[in-house]
Amino acid sequence: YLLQKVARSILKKNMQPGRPFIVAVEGNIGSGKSTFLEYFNNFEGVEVLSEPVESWRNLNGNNLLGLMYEDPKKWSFTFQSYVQLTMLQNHLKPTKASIKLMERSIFSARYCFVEKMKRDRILPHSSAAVLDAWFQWITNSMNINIDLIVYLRTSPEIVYQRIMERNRPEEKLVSLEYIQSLHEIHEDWLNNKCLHHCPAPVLIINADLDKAIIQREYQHWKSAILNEKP
Ligand code: TTP
Repeated sequence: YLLQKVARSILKKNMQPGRPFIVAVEGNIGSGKSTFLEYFNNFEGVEVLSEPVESWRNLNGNNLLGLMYEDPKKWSFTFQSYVQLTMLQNHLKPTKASIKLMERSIFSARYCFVEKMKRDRILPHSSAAVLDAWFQWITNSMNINIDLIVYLRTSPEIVYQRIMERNRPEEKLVSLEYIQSLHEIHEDWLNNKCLHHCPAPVLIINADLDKAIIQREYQHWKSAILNEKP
């Protein structure tokens, strides 16, 4: 079923000559999205668009990511507005490459993070409604197609351990409960119930595997990810 969907999406792509094959890599915080992108960055014809975390940490001297973790009720709206803008910029960035590999997408920002903040009432209805109005307008009127989602599926305990080890100062306040709940939200979106709209077929990779051996998994799925002809 997945292969059929991928084939259909390839077919669609082939009907629009010149358009790159667009892949978004998704997964919980610490699931290894950057490592995945580093690996595929080495192949010809691939352009990698990493997540603009650095600009979230320094927008004209303001660390929006840090502010959001320190005082979520006060800063989540500001932070998610900026995340949405930077995601849109990545979606719209033109490329000459035949494969565009994106770290996350405007969809996970909305369906995972904004969703979580809404559920926890960190974002009041009024603020969530404004983010949603932008999101609806963007997704309905702009060309932000994705051909494939790679879901790096992990266990919450494993990513929590990785987050603690990488020790990003802003993420000191992240709890295991938060990671567990983000995991369930990713699962609901990409694995189980398709709770939200899925913008592309989903390829699931076991990303609990250690860095040293996960390359074998990447290698295994390389032709699907890079849209190689059999
Ligand atoms: P991730 O987008 O999950 O990136 P990462 O650096 O953890 O990826 P990986 O380890 O898999 O390479 O999260 C970056 C930080 O931004 C994290 O603290 C969660 C936060 N974040 C939000 O709060 N809201 C959002 O909409 C997004 C996309 C991230």
